Amino acid sequence: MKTRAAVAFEAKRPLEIVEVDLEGPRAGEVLVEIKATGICHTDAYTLDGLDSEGIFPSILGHEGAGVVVEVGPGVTSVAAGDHVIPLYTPECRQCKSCLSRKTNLCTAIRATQGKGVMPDGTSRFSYKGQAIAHYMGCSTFSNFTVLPEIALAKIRKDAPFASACYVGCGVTTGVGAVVNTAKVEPGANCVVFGLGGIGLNVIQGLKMVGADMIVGVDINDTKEEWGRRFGMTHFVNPKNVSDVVAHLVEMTGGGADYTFDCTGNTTVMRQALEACHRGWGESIIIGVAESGKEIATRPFQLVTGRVWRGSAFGGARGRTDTPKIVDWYMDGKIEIDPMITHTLPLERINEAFDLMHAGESIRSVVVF
Ligand code: NAD
Ligand code: AHE
Ligand code: ZN
Repeated sequence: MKTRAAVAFEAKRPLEIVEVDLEGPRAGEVLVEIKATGICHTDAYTLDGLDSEGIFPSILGHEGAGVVVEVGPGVTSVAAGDHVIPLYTPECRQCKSCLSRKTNLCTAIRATQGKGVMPDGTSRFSYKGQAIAHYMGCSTFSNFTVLPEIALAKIRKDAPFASACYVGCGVTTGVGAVVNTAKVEPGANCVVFGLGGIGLNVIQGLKMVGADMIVGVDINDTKEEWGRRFGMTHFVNPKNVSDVVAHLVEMTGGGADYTFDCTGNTTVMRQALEACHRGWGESIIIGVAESGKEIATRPFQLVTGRVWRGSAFGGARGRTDTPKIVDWYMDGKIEIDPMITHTLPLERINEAFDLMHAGESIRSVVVF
C-alpha cells in the first residue's frame, strides 16, 4: 500500500512529506494506522545527526497512538479495530530480561530495531524502490506503519489519540522514572533538571507520590510557570547563581534525596549527581546524550553514597504498564492536555522541531 510519511532523507535536513510504499504485516507483525504522534527531543537528536544509531533515510517518530488495521499470521494479542500505542521498548515476556523481573529492557528484538529493520531483518518501507529504515521500531511519522506484535500496548477506546500518544514516550518516561526507577517516597526532596516534555512529567509524578520539595532547574525562565503549574515548589535558573550545585545542596538542607536529569547534557548530569545528599541521594539519568559524550565525577561522590542510575521509558513494561498510565490520565490522576502546546497536520511537522529548538513548545502533536 501507499502511505503518507515524513521522511528523514539526511541528517540536519528538514523532513520531507512524501508517499512511501509500505508492505503488509508478515508473521507476528501488525499494520497500524497512526492517528496522532508526539515529537520528542529524541527525534530531534536523531535528525540532528547526534544519535550513534541514527540511520538515513528513515521514518522517525516513536510517540504515537493509532488503530490496528490488519494482523499478520500468528498474531493473537491484538485484532483489527483495537486502539494501540507503539512501544519502542517492547515486552515479549519470554526473553531473559523480561523474565528477570529486574528490567523493562526487553531484548527480544533490540538488535534488529537498532538497525532500522523488522525482526526478520528487512524493512517494510520503501521509496522509489529504495528501502527506508524504521526508527526505534515505531516510525510514527507515517500515517500507516508495521510493528511487531510485542511492540504494541492495547489501550482503552475512549482515550483521545492526540493525548494518548504522549504516553508512548514522554508521560511514561517522566512519571515512570519517579514511580518505577527511583521509587520516590512521600516527603522526599527532589530536583528536576530540564523542564521540557519529560521534566514536567517527572514533576507531576513527584507531586502524585507526595514529594515535599520539588525544585526545578532550567536555563529558560519561561519554564518556571510551567513547572509550578504541575507541582514544582522552587525554581532555579543556573545562570542566576554562581555555583548551581552548592546552591541546590544549600536549598535542600544537605542535598536532594532524588535528582533527575531531563536535559541530555553531560555537564548537567554531573551537577545532578553532585546535588544529591551524601550517603543516600540518587540521581536518575533520563536525558539522552550526544554520540561520543561521556559522564564524569569524582569517584568520591559514589564512595560517599550517592547513586547514579539510568531510566529508559520510565522503567515501564510497555504492554503491562502503558494501558494503566492511560487509565491514570482518563481518571484524572495525571494531566496530559495542558502540556500539548501545539497540534499540527503532518505537512507542518518541521515547525514542531523549530518550536522545540526555540524552547516555545512543551509537546507538539501531529494529528493525521
Ligand atoms: P525538551 O527540549 O522538551 O526539554 C529540555 C529542557 O531542558 C528545556 O526546557 C531546556 O531549556 C532545558 N535545558 C537545556 N539545557 C539545560 C541546562 N544546561 N540546564 C538546565 N536546563 C537545560 O526535551 P524533552 O523532550 O523533555 O527531552 C529531554 C531529554 O530526555 C532529551 O535528552 C531526550 O532525548 C531524553 N529522553 C529520554 C527518554 C528515556 O527513556 N530515557 C525518553 C524521552 C526523552
Ligand atoms: N540510540 C542512542 C540511545 C538512545 C536512547 O537511549 N534511547 C532511550 C529512549 S529515548 C526515547 O525518547 C532508550 O530507551 N534507550 C534504551 C534502548 O535500548 O535504546 C545511542 O546512544 O545509541
Ligand atoms: Zn521520546
